[in-house]
Amino acid sequence: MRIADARVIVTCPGRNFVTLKLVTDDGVTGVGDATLNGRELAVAAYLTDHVVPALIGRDPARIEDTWQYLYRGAYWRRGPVTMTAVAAVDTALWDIKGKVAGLPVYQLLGGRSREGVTVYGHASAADTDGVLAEVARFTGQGYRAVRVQTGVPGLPTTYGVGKPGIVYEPADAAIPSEAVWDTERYLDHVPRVFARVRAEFGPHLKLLHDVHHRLTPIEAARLGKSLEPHALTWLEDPVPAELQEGYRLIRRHTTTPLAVGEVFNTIWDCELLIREQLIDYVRATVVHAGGITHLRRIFDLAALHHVRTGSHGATDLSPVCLSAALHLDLAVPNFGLQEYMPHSEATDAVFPHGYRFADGYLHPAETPGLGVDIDEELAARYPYQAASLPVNRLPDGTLHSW
Ligand code: CS2
Ligand code: MG
Repeated sequence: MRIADARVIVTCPGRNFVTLKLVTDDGVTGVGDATLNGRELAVAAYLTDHVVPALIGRDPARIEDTWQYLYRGAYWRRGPVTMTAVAAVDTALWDIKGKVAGLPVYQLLGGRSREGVTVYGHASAADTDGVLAEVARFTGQGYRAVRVQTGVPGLPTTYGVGKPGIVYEPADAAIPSEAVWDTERYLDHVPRVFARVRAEFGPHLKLLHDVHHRLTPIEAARLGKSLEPHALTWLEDPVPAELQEGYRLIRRHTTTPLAVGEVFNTIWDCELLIREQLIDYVRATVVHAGGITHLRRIFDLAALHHVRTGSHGATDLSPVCLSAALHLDLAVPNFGLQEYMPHSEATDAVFPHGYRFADGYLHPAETPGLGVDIDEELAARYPYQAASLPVNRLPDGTLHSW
């Protein structure tokens, strides 16, 4: 068997997605997500110009060798664009391998380790009454875990609070829109919101919160301590993690569990965080961390150090990535939680898939491979639309992490 064709498909059913579709000379196909929010065309070009020509004629069964070829062979290693392109190839090859074996991919990863993949929903609102109503809506749908994001009095917008009733999408303009951020107002307000949520929903509902890279370590320590009475399951991305050892300071001050890593693209981005147990959940993903092959390595390192998985799963990761994530989530021994932001109907139509939500779990398809595809004819009806993520500024205009 040989790879006979490789198509890079850019589509925009409400938001941009990039998908790699491989076709073997036997007609077996495999798909991989190559979406990098706001940088989609960079990955599409990397695949088209630098990867696809070298794939044609390769043996699709050689997943590890192809991964090493694309990683070591690139010379310029790591980085989100490179590793998203590598991820797309890797994911598509696992899809093909499952189809050739006649097995869902989780069976190739060691088989089922749990009955379902526990996911968390996203309760968000501008004010606390709205947050409580949203938490009730998700618990009413059977979610066992809920992320809570809230508006901050005095700030016009903040991360994670979308417009009611529409799928959350932060990439809202071709040229980055600009938001204002005020750490002091945020640190003052958030603990009060969680006090009300805990009082309303009791001690057992898993509650999470995403700080979205906006604090310094000592500010994160302060927030973690102030949230300890409310026993969060995780506090996410409290501090930008390029300085992994910066998390030692947070760890010294608070027992609030930490989840980091949705922007990581290799094991080297989180090796110290994991080895020193500075985090409790690693959020790396199939689409941005080199595919199933590399993400499995990250998860195995995490398992040695009491760190659980908590993969990112926002709507800018396509149903192809989510399908692949669920196979890993089902098989790895140290699964924690899977983020689940349901896609729009238009997106689900472009990416027919077999995963389903029931009783707070996602269940992957039992069909051979990943259980997802792309409807190329429908995808062609949605041309790319330039869209960038926002930027953030402090009240004095200083550029801050978004
Ligand atoms: C967020 C994401 O889901 C999350 O945890 O951090 O929504 C993130 O803002 C987007 O994926 C960025 O494209
Ligand atoms: Mg996040």
